[in-house]
Amino acid sequence: MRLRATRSDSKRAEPRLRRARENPLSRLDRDRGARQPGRPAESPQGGWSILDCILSAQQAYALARERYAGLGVDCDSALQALSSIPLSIHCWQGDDIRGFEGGTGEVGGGLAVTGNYPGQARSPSELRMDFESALSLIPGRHRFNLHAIYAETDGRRIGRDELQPEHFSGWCDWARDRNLGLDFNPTFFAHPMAADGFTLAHSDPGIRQFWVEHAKACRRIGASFGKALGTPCLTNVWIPDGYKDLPADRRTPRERLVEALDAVFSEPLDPQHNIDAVECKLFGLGSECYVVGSHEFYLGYAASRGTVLCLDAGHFHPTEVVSDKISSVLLWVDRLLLHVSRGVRWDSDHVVLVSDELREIAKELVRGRYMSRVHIGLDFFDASINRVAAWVIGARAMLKALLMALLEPSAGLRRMEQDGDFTGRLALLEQMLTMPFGAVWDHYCEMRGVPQESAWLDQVRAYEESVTGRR
Ligand code: RNT
Ligand code: ZN
Repeated sequence: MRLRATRSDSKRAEPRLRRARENPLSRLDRDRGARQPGRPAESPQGGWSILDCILSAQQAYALARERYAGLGVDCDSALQALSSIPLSIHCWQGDDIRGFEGGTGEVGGGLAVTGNYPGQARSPSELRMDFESALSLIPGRHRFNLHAIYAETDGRRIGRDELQPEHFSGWCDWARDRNLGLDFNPTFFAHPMAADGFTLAHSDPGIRQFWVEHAKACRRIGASFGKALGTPCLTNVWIPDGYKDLPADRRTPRERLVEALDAVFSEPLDPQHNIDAVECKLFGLGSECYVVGSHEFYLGYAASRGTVLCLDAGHFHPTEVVSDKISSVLLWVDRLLLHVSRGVRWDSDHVVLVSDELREIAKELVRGRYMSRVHIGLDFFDASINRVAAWVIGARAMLKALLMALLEPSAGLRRMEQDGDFTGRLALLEQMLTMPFGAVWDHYCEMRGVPQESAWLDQVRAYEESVTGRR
């Protein structure tokens, strides 16, 4: 049951706010003395009232706002900034990267989706419906990220090298109706031509050409999305090419890959419609010893060719972090695409949570004022839990991390750093962890008309009962 504060309760909350305006620091001390953990404040009449403990979301936000203001942080502008950041949410969480080509269902390419939770989407309309249900629980305006295997071909087998914008018109119409931008990916896996683990860097020119044609077709499809929706589509190339064991020749496949990529990007497309990105990787299942498209390969490629560089948080050594790379690579490339993922021991693509690394990534984006140069994409897939919930948990986690970063007292931290006050810097960073972030986040959810943290799962459960659980 949700209790609303009565008039007299809100009156009682008032003096606390007024005190905060007088002197935020002494107010904090007084609060600390007045309220012991687990012990509510005494009401003026004496005795404890449950309503003393329960502040409405608005009151909680007002108090939180004062606390942040005491550190020089403006919550309202943080929320304003957050609402302008779109996430590119990946379609493949909804159906375990199966797509609708009707192949064997094997993902391949070193990707592994584990789990058998019921209710995966089996058709474009189910996937759209499930995503809409997730979207209604994610605050803000976002984008949808498709792969080529999600083409709608009316049961006809269309070669991947022959895909056309018309095979995605269902997606495009839906995106237009829902006011969603679309992003896109050629699919270089789950296909007989990729069965030996090589695509664009294959030694067979015929196979290479097939994949070049596929990628070219995808760029045109991306451009058709951008044109139709009035927002450029980011088309991201990731290939699985690599060797399980020690290669005898690392050089030649990389030289072939440069040539193939140059052929892919040779057709000029309007950047208002399509933007190209390339994604690197350290290793995959079955490509443990050598990946053609490594980080150094693509950093050089993106810098010299002017494409966007994509960094996937799961694509590096477990102790190597993307957060530390952002400010380096943005010196050499214009734009970055992030694939936000959570690797556990390996590139396991676990659902994103507000982990230390996620917070560091978000802080880097905000501190560096990089938001206009960085596209935030999500890339995880978990078939062991409710898939709609997976989308919601991951997307909300990304937004929470961004909000935490936006609520950082960055000027104060920088000043301390410049003054050599590393003790103060460390103490303030730690202090931020106990600030009333939850109240600000809840307020944001309320503002954007989506359920708060404690409430969204009920809606997913209801959807499961009536829809996904019946599949
Ligand atoms: C694979 C890459 C790639 C894929 C998607 C499905 O390791 O991360 O981005 O996850 O294209
Ligand atoms: Zn990725």
